[in-house]
Amino acid sequence: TTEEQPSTDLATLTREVLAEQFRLGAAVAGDLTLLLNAIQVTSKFIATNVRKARLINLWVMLFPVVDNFTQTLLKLFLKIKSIGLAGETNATGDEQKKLDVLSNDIMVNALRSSGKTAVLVSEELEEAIIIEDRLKGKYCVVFDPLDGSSNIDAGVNIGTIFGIYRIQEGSAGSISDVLRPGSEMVAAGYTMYGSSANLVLTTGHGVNGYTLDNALGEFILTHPNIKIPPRGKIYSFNEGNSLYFHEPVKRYLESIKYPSNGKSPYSSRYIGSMVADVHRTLLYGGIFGYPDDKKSKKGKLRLLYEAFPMAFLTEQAGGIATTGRKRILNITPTDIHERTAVFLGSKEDVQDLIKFYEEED
Ligand code: AHM
Ligand code: MG
Repeated sequence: TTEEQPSTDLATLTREVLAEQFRLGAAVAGDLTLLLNAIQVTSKFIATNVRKARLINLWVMLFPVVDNFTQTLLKLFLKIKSIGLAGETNATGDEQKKLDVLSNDIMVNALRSSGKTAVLVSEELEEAIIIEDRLKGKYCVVFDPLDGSSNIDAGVNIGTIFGIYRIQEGSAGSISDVLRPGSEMVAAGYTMYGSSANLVLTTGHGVNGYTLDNALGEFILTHPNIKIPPRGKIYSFNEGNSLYFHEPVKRYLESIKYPSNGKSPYSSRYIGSMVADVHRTLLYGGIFGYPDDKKSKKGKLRLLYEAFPMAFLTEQAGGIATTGRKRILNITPTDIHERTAVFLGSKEDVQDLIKFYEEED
């Protein structure tokens, strides 16, 4: 028969990371692997709950008239009683935990108990968490547990973004271990929750993409060695902010929409979910941008757990990530929740944009 045999040689994320560490002759190959395992578990948990929340939304949309009692039964049946849709209140009138808060909690717990972390920074938490001595390890993880969460109810892709530093020599773990340039990160990645869950990771030796096999509960290598095409055909900006954009950005956008030399104009794609917009940019090429402008003086995206990880991945895939004036990974943060302008993607496209900034200066 022509029936395909199942593979007996599974390239799981854990196996690939371990293999890479051994190749590099790392003394403690297991450490980063264990840490990434905690991130994988979190991703699986969030993926499951995003799916459940969507299912419930679908039901409520199909049967908008179902009474509260039926909705409660439905949730009990789907075991998402404690998840809650965005902004929903439970029976006693308390606001239930939203999925982003829940995702944050599960991530903090998994990372803390891995015994491999010293400092955690989350978009959801005002302050950094310094891990108690008993569980202290050598890594610091900065993350946005559920980015683009305003998109959940519409079923649009959302994701978890993370970056990992090793604590500095002699440090017991403090905020200064994460207020360092992105170029000092040892690993970074994201998980995108869409029709499937995709985890894209770099440990500084290229970029690999994994897809969650739901039956196995494992992330399997499906996109080895991702490279951004040197030039793309897509631009991805929130052009609704054009009124506030600075001149270099306006001129650049004009140049790709009304090209002179007989070239075709670029296509526009903007999801409004950074993970999804960057994922497409990594695979298809082109440019993603969230500029600083007259209204958002420092831009919108966060340096530590949005811009740095995506910049690291982009460079590792052969692209460029810049603020327009400088390399993102060279910035030294002064605040854990600091914002920055972001432009990233295909080398030639981002270079074109940089030229407009150079002309301005
Ligand atoms: P969030 O952290 O509040 O979810 O905001 C971050 C998101 C990014 O995923 C996305 O790139 C950007 O905000 C979209 O912003 P806008 O709606 O202003 O275009
Ligand atoms: Mg965010």
